[in-house]
Amino acid sequence: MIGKKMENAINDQINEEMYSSYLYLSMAAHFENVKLPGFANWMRVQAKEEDFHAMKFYNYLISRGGVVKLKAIAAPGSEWKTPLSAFEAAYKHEQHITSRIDKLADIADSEKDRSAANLLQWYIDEQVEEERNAENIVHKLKMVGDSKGSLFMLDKELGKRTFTPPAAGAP
Ligand code: OFO
Repeated sequence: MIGKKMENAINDQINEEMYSSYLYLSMAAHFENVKLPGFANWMRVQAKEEDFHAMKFYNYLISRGGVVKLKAIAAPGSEWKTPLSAFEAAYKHEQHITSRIDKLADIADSEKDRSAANLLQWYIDEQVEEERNAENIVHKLKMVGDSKGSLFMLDKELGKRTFTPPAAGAP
């Protein structure tokens, strides 16, 4: 049976993950509007990843006899000045999520909840990839600069991304 403190913190994190999905879906819509379908595809796939993150916490809470409490999801922005500013925002958001996961891991440690700590290790590892993916694209966009041709090529590359559920871990 999961403790109340851990249960509340995981419920908050489900909301954070759902917001992440909303944010990336909004970015996908924005990229569709500015006719960058490859960027939009990348963001759609990212939104699916976030759904997976949310559902992993959701399923975990249920498996530990916890109560899932879904909360209102805040509205994300809907426009970004440039592809670079959108990906810089995504990168910053991932850094925020990493700090949230670290706080959850601190709670698991202080509550001596080894099962939650084990689950959170999966998210800690996942965040390394999440930050790196966003940062890589920020880096590429900086190299692209004002070159429309290079932006077109990058759009093609990002259009190839497909969703594969992240490697399974506990639970
Ligand atoms: Fe992007 O890692 Fe979850 O939120």
